[in-house]
Formats: sequence, C-alpha cells, structure tokens
Amino acid sequence: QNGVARPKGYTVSWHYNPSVENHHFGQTHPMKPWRLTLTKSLVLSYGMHQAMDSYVSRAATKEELAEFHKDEYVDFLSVATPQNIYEMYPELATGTLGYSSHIFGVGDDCPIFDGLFEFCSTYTGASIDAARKLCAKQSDIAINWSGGLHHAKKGEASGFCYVNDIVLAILQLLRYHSRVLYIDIDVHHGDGVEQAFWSTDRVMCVSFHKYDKEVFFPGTGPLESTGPIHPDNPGKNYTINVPLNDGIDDESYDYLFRNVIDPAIKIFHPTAIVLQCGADSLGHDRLGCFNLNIRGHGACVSFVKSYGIPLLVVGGGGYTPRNVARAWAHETSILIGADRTLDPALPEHMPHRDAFRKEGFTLFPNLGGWRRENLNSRADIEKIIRHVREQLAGIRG
Ligand code: V1S
Ligand code: CA
Ligand code: ZN
Repeated sequence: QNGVARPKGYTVSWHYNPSVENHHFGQTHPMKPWRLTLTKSLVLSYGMHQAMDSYVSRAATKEELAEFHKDEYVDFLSVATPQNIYEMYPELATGTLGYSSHIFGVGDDCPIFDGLFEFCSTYTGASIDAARKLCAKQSDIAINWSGGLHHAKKGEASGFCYVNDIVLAILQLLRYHSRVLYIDIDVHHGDGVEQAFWSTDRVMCVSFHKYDKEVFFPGTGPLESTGPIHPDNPGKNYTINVPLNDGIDDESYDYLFRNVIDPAIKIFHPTAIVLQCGADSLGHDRLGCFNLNIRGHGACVSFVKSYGIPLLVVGGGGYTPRNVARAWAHETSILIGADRTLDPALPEHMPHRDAFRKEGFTLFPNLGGWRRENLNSRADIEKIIRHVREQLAGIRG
C-alpha cells in the first residue's frame, strides 16, 4: 500500500461513517451513496488516511438538528418510513407517481426510504463534529465528503437534501468564530444556506451555479440577489451570487473564482471558511452542464486553502460516481499537501477498481471541452466581477 506523509505544520481531520453507504434513494434516483464508497476506496488505497486524523463520526441528535430545523420537521423525519408514510399522510397516496403533494418537501426528489433518519443524522453528525474540531483548534482543515446538502430548509426537504448539515456546522463555527465565509461550487445554487443566513453580516454566502430561472433547479441565485435590500438590515450585500451558463471551462472558472473570492476574503476577513465541493460542476456529470476537469475543480480547493484560514470542506452533489470519487480524492490530496506526489495512475490494488475502467484508470480523465460549448463569454465573466466588486464596496462603508 502507498504511504503519504503527514502535512507539516497543520492538521487535517477526516470525518466519516461508512454507514451512509448503506442507504439508497431508489433505483432511478441520481443520488448514489456508492460515490462515497468509491471516494473512500481511493483515499484509503492511496494511503491518504495516514496523513489525516480519521474519526468515525456519530449520528447527530434530534436536539442538534433542531438548532436549525423545526421540531415538527425533525419529528417527522425521525418517524417516517416507506411503510407508514401513506398511513400518516393519506393525501400522499393519491398521486400516480409515488407522492402527489408536498408534505415537508417529500416527493420524487426527496423520497422517504428505509433508514432515512439514520442517513441524515449520520452525514450531519460528521459536519458538526468537523466544525467542533476546528473550534477546538484540534484541526486546521476538517473534511466531510458525505455532507454538503445545501438545499434543505428549516421545515422542508428539497433537492435530495433533508437536513442542512452546512447550516448546522456554520452555527457551531459561529460559537467561536466571528465571521464565516461560505463558498459553494456545486453546479446548483446553495439556496438553503443562503436563506438561513440572509439577514446576518456574520456569514457571507458565495455560490457559483448554473442559473436559468425557469429551467434549472432550484431557479434562484441571480447576480442581483445580494441580501436584504433594506439599508438597516445587517445582511445587505453579504450574499454573493455568481450565475453561469452551460459549458464553463477550467480557465474561465479559475479566473472568475479568484476574482470573486480574493476580494471577498480581503473585505470580509473571515475567521473560518466552509467550502462546499459539489462535484456536479464537473464535465460529464449526469445532472450538471459545466465542463470542469478534476484539476479545474480542485484549483478552487487549492486557492481557498492557500489563505491558511480554518477550513471545513464538505461534499455535495455529483452524479457520475466515479468522477465524484476522483474529484474528492484529488481534493483530499490537495488538502493534505500530497497532490504533487500522488500517482495519477490509480493504485493497482484497490477495491472497486473496475468502476474507473471507462476512462482508463487515471485520476485525471479529460472531462472538458468537447461535449458542450462554453456559453460564458469573457464579457459575461467581466460583468460578474465588476458587479461583485461594486457590491463589496457597499460593505466597506
Ligand atoms: N436536474 C435534475 C433533477 N433530476 C431529478 C430526479 C431524477 C430522477 C429521480 F428519480 C428523482 C429526481 N431531480 C432533479 C432536480 C433536483 C436536483 C437536486 C440537486 C441537488 C444538489 O446537487 O444540489 C445537492 C445534493 N429537481 C427538479 O428539477 C425538480 C423537478 C423539478 C423535476 C424532476 N422531478 C423528479 C421532480 C420535480
Ligand atoms: Ca453552487
Ligand atoms: Zn448540485
């Protein structure tokens, strides 16, 4: 087995409970916990766990979930099963396609499956544990690839997300940190996190996403949506939205990312950063529409890490499981400082190696370019950068 040295001068912790792999949203549902099995397989086979403190995370309690979510919603999640859901809510049974109405957001996107509550409390426990490690200064960087479920609302599931582990982790960080910067590179808008911190100046939310109001989920996050408009509301200007068109490539994304994140950090001065690394912004994703390569996606992680600010890294979307695993394994190597030394050829002996056969057992297949034209012009990108600069100037005053 390969070995990787511990990073010098800083501590990385990896928070994970393999029980999340045992849960299934349904055969046709795009969210596949299998991507977490593949990620773990790469991390372990490259020997990257030797460079991190590994913690088997515990399930979050109902009381912990209720620090953000409504009690009645937490109670609902804790008792709902595929067997009792129609008894509890007969009106759900009237539709032809599974569920017909929106009780607590359940439906085709957010089905009730066996073990749902264990799944939610486990991925959330890992994010809360990770945040606490940062607060206790026992970690400088904490990772939970099973978290990042950014659409969940106070009293409602949405877009494959039931419990908003990111909001709960940020609430933990706010106990010790005065300002938290949230950055979201999932192809979808981080609406649940944005909504939770809309009216505060202690959390700045920045989401990069495909935006097409009528067509692309969740349909929110235009450039002009920057926080409450009332001048007395402290949250004014503390939300940054970066709406994008199909096909953005590594070069444009990197340029845009740096030119948004650098001024945001210099003006906001976060004392902790949360980075949601949704891998559905990669090329060839089953639901996404961008053209990022594994290295292009990872460049965002390197850039954020370079500021040396306490960092919580979570997963998120990602619907081509083998590429999700490639991205998050590469990003683990960046976070432990081993990206230059890792062999791009996948380890000869690893569980589930065959899942990576299609692109020839490399960590860096070509995912960019050829399938989708980049519909983001240089002028579009410059317009976003100008808008963000003007918005941030409103914070300084
Ligand atoms: N895009 C997309 C998409 N695909 C599905 C889906 C497909 C098959 C199924 F069996 C079940 C669901 N749902 C959607 C989106 C939700 C995307 C959520 C992304 C989550 C994240 O990556 O950001 C974070 C984990 N839902 C919709 O587009 C809504 C519908 C409007 C269309 C699809 N049907 C199934 C529900 C209603
Ligand atoms: Ca996003
Ligand atoms: Zn997504």
